[in-house]
Amino acid sequence: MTGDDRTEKDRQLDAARVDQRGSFLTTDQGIPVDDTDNSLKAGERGPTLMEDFHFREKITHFDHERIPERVVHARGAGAYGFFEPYDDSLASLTRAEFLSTPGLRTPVFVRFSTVAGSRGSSDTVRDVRGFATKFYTRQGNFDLVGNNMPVFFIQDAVKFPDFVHAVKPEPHNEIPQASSAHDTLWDFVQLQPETTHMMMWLMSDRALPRSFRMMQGFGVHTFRLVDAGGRGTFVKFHWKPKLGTHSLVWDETQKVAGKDPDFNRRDLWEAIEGGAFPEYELGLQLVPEEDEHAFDFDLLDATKIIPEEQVPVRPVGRLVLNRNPDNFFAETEQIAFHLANVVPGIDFTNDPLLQGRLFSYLDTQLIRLGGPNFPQIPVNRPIAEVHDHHRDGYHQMLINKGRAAYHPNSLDGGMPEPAGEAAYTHYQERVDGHKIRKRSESFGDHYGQATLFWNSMADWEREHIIAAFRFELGKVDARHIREGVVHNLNEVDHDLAVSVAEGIGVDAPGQPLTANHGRSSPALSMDHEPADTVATRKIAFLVADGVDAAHVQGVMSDLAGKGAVCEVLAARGGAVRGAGGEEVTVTRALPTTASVLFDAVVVPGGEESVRALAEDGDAVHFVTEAYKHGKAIGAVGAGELLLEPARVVINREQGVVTSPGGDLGEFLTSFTAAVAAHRHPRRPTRQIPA
Ligand code: HDE
Repeated sequence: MTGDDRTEKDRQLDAARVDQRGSFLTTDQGIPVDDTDNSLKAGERGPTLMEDFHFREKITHFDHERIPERVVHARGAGAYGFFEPYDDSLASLTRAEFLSTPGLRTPVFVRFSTVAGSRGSSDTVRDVRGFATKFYTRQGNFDLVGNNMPVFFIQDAVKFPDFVHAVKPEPHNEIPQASSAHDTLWDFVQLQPETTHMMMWLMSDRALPRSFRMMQGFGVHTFRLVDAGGRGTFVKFHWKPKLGTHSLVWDETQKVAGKDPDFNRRDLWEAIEGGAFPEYELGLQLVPEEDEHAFDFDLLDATKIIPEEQVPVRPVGRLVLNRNPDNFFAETEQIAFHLANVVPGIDFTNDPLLQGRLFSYLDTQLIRLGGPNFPQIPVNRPIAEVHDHHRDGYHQMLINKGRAAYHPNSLDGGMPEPAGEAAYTHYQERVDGHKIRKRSESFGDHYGQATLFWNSMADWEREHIIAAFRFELGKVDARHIREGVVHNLNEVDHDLAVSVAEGIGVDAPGQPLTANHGRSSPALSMDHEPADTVATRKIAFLVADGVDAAHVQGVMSDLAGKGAVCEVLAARGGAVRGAGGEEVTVTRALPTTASVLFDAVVVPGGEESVRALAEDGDAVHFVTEAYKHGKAIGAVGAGELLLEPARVVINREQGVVTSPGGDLGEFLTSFTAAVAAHRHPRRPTRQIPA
């Protein structure tokens, strides 16, 4: 990003940026240092001296380098970018300018995260993903702290510590890391049926995103837009990725966790560095206040969606991520999101999960970032001006002039005083009620939307969900917990409960508890996702000496021209010899990579090359595994000879594209479509080892 692309936030950050290249070493007091390799000692073999201020400063700072990781969402990756509304059509519904000023580019920072694992855990675990956006608007910071699933595990924030304690590693041995497949989580789940809907999402492939760039985001709660006259409209926030919503498959994720634990983080970083800027569309579901009770669920219940077929998602703007942070700790780690950061025109509702979050985020930042001045950390500073009566505290960075840190005052001319028209005004909701600890009956149906989700899945999505339940519950030792979960699933769908029970050694329920209502919502399935681009898809070319260099060159240049990322893999790094004696550069040696790190594989022709690959277990396994994971496989000319030992069945409809005569034109059209389809999950691969 250069010149005019720089946002106001970017320019503000310049004041905090330090570039030490070309500089000599100093202490923190600016004293030049003569030696940082030997401490000051009394004699060459003598004790180190206390007066070695450089040594003490260096060690002391190091000793204090760590801050507490986030209690949830500890592992994340972030980027800067901008949000831009499409038009001014929301101006009649909200005072929020960033949503309704055409052409206004509001700077943002987005942090994606997993939830359960600690900072050093793997990216590709089965988990919810956080999708938190800080909009640095001219009216102040607005934080949309969402997830990649539209519902949540619990209805009331008071249950959050219970839920998180259950899902985190068990307290006696801190096992397992970043995994929900253990007794305590499922114990909580079976006893707390409100988790059922979210567990369906968590067991689906939504929990295994291929990329942060290919995942949806949701504000989850119902919020409120408020217009200039104080009129409210209920709103649900949706992010839709331009590249479509796509997932990995379970076996793949487990292998990626070892081969490249930074898979999603690296993907985000590399896409931005390569100029393929991730883009998402913001959509809103809007419900007039008078329709609050028009649904068969409660809008205040965060375990429910508003089906898109009932209230369509209205596209309102786009989010583009176009700059990686300069320093992970300073920016991605120190960014502090808070649900209560709202701007005029956006307000809360009485969702009891939302209300509890309003307390939690500020509270947690105080311990995590060490005091009340964390909003002054560069990444957290608004671009709007800040004037307040807050003073002092740890790490105060500002030098506030003047005498009157109070209101009202006469000494500083009464300033800063409350603003007039520009000020945030809370939505004037009339509230009338008794103080009671009670859940509304309108929150009572815990299964109906879990069934809706199940009914909406394609055949292969259902298979993956059943396999996920079997895997997770297969890791649960206590039989009564497994039985409890199956009992709850029988409320969702009888066939589902029976299939899960059969895989985990508990008795299948004899009868349905409740008849399946038969309703579905096509928008919930990933089977209908757009599959029209190969942009940023990673494609492996398997080669050995004797490869047909024209195949490599021809296919690669075509795919690269469409935005794909191509890599040439061979048994060893360096280069291989092409059939015509030319040199073909190798990007990576096979032993340093794996098929799970690619979206598709091409075997170019050249009989000598293909025969050598057929004798190389790494190469054969590469193709077999890619096939098993539903990836596009292309074989040009003699490349086809590798498919048999790899147990690949040639079938264009299932994404296995060959060109026996070596004709590239027609091959490229079919293969491009096969890659764009993301995965081919309907292949008969059960018997295939990988
Ligand atoms: Fe969070 N959540 N949460 N959460 N949450 C945190 O704040 C909390 C919930 C979400 O990248 C914490 O700074 C409570 C729903 C994201 O920095 C903490 C409840 C949704 C992130 C916290 C919820 C989220 C957090 C931990 C139940 C989706 C990462 C560190 C009432 C709509 C933000 C921190 C980042 C982080 C509390 C439920 C999303 C402890 C009490 C629902 C994306 O404050």
